[in-house]
Amino acid sequence: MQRTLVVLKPDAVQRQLVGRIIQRFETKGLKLVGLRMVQVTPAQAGEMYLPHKDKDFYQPLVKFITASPVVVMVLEGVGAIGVARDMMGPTFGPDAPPGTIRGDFGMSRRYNLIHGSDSPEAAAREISLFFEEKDLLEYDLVIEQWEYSEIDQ
Ligand code: 3AN
Repeated sequence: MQRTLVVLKPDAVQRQLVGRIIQRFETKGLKLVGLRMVQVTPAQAGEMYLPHKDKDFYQPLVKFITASPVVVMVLEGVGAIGVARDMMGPTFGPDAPPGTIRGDFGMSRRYNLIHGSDSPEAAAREISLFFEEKDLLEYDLVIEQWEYSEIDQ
């Protein structure tokens, strides 16, 4: 099983889209193993966006992500990183096709609603920014036996 960090950004919280976005991941069959609301500090934002430190959009990005609380979650599933990113769609709403989260809910080229880890290395790094190992819960979902067959693991 793979784990990914998903962040519902300040625009998602302010626009009260949190429930609808989480519902999509649950309906898909990704399992919530960690969930909380946080105010991202500038230091955390710096860590989170370290790979973009030298880009011209870095400062506005840090300002955006620290502007209001966010919801952070860890989702688990087979290929969870790629599945979650496909559900999010391309980086900005105007480019994202209908059916994706950004495609269905966003119009902005800055406020893009959601972040998802893009590799196993990024997931490990990003999860550790917001969660301790004890905060990630291991439990069985009763429906799991019908979400995956023996060939899917
Ligand atoms: P994604 O969120 O689709 O993985 P990345 O990894 O290319 O996108 O970029 C990380 C974040 O940096 C994006 N979520 C977006 O908020 C911001 N970003 C990327 N490119 C730009 C840009 N040209 N202008 C403003 N912000 C950007």
